[in-house]
Amino acid sequence: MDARYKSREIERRSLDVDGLKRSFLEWLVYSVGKDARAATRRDWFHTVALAVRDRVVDRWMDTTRSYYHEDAKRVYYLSLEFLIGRLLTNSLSNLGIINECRQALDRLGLSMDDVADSEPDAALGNGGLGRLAACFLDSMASQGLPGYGYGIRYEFGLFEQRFEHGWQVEYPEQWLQFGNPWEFARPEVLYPVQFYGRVEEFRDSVGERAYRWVDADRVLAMAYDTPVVGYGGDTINTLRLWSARATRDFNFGHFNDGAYMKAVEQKILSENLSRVLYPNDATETGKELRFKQEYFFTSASLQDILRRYLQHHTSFDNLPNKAAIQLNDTHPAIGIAELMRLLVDQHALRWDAAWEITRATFAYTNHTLLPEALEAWPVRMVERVLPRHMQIIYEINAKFLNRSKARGTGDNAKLSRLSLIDERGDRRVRMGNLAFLGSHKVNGVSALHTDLMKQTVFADFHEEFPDRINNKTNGITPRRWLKQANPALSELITSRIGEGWISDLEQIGALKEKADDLVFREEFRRAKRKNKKRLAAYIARQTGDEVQVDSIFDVQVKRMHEYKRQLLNVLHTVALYNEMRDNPTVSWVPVTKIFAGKAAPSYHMAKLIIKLINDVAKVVNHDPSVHDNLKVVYLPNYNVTAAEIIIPAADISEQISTAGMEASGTGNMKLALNGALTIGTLDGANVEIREHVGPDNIFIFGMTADEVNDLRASGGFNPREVIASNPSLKRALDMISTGVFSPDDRNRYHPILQALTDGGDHFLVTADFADYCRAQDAAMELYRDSEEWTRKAILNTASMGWFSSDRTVNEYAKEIWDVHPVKPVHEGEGFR
Ligand code: F55
Repeated sequence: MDARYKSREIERRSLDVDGLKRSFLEWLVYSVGKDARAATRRDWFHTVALAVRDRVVDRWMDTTRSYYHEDAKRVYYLSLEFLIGRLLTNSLSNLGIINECRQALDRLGLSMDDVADSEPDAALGNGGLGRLAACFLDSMASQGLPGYGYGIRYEFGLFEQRFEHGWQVEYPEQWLQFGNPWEFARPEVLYPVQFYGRVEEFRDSVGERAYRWVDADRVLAMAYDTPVVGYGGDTINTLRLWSARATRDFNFGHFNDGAYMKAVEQKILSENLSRVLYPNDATETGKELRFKQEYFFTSASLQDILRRYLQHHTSFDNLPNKAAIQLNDTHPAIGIAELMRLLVDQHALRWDAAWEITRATFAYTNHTLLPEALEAWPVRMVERVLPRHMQIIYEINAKFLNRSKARGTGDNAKLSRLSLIDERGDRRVRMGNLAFLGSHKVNGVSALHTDLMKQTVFADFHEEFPDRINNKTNGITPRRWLKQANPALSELITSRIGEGWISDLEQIGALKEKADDLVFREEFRRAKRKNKKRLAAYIARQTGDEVQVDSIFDVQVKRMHEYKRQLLNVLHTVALYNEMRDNPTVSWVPVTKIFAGKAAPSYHMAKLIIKLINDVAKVVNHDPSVHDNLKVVYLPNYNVTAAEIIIPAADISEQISTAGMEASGTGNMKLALNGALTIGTLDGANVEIREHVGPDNIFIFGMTADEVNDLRASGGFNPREVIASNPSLKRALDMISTGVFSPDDRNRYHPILQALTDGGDHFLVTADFADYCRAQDAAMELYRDSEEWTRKAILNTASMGWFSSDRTVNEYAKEIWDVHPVKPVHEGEGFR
């Protein structure tokens, strides 16, 4: 090879400061097309990202090649959402070259933080479900597991939230506007996906009944690959996202002008499939485009998976030994019917063989028990959009129900509950039932949630298939949520116990013995204080609010939903405000209530609660009689990037959902890991967090899931009685209903008052109020004793090792997927 090329090749891989700096200048000039004087911060971000990408590519190809050569069993994580956030610091940190990069930029007179801040936040998800998928990608790569993410490359991610007069307003989130330096377009990886049309029956070569799907519309799915850098940079996995492309076959000879333009318009419209992420985090709204998105990416992913499998195999018998497909909720569950179609119609397998292969290949994760979130598509729509799939679903259903009857499930009510079709009202396909039946394993995301699945939504299925449901308590990646987001605490931890915790979070348990060490406590407090200053500056920039670093940072950050009970928190805020005004001579512990989170654009109640928080903030923050002892802040546009600043600065973590309604929660884990004390109900993974941190180091309040269940079964309660008997609650509600916070529109909050009274208070806000205030008081009291507080905070951080998503992913790998780590062979090793 020509020596000049050779040296350039070495340069591209060089990981030292000089090499990085030379690469940056080369990329800036030759690819971004700017010189150093003209370059903007964004230019520098693109420059640095492209140079970092160079350091990834060889190892990425080595990883992919190793999987191929070993014909390793792969796991395919199918998810309509991947809430990735920014990648620059993440990639540098996992490659171990963050300091080198910082120095190289220093030498160019640039600040690494400014460059990193120019990266848009990839928000291809709504909340917990999408972020879990992103944490799993990091953990699979960090464990050396052959894992692929499959999803949609939305042109518009989750909307940008702004406040106008305190109301949420949505703006399009154009993350791709200036290009995406991390992705590789793969125009040659292109699969057809069909919609509509009809089904023809015919006789196959051996005279058996067979079906073909004809006269369908076609869209193409084009792949974009993003490398997923594992910790240490050894394994680099792939996230493959599909983008919709119109086909060019017009299929109908010649036509007049009008027909031609119409045909072209249709083609253009087909690209809307990957245009925008649906912004609902709970309700399935029944939109045809959403259903088509689900099928679009699922079909493309399955075609890709089968193509990869067929490179090594001629029969499908071994598919379950070579591919595990995990369904992230029911959103990709149509994949069960699609795999059946591909195997039976396209590859001529017998039904029973295809079904056995399908079931052995798929597994399904449930993320919610809320009835309004369980997907059920109208039969009339499914048969129009995917006629062959509707037939296949009927066939699966008929065989299943017949077998159940034959096995003695005589009870018709039970059979109709087990059916894939909900026959009540307009007939609907129950995607949860399809996912359950078509999977060999079905899991919940916390111990409590998994138990409740067995007792409620899947009780009948659990009776039929007692070994199918299992628990996989969620986790979070310590790389992003401690190492990157909280460098102050990370460096302190590493200085005492070494850096093993980064890839083996259980090692953080070694900090437990430091909880009694006064010097360590002081340093722990110093790290928290540094993070609080960083957040205070961010708050000032975002909202103009001034907050006191010495106040308790009481944080509730998550999607807005009635079941998450931000309302309970606001009511406590108003009660605390009243107490402070009533008792001005008491030396109050100053409190800053910090909220952030988006509401689904059509969720009026959630948007009204946002407005209430902003209205309360306006009154409280400008009332001199509370002497700055209480501030209320609502940070706009909560996303992964904002979370990385907010979470490390929290003293209190609010995890206050109505018991039984939050499947797991993962923000609860991030906050506790960063040394916040939880105020929470016994819901989701809070139960397991209490077991790990110990009941003395968490503030638990409120009704349990069983108590909630019993209360509902016994016909509910009378919230008016509860309100009448609690003067502080009554006063807070009266203030809201009489317009103290909305003098410009005194009736504004009537829907909220209505829901809490005549509405029966479905989420038990009033029922849990008194005990919540007790927990809040206990926390405020403890905060006065800064040594005790710090001791408990340290014990929280030190006890969260089990909640690493590395643990979660390893459990999936062993108990569901049967996949094993592969050690990549790095051919370019000599260059390191
Ligand atoms: C998105 C779209 C639809 Cl149609 C339905 C739900 C969602 C969604 O975003 N769900 C979601 O985030 N669920 C959450 O999943 C987390 C990860 O398992 C859990 O921790 C959390 O409890 C659950 O609400």
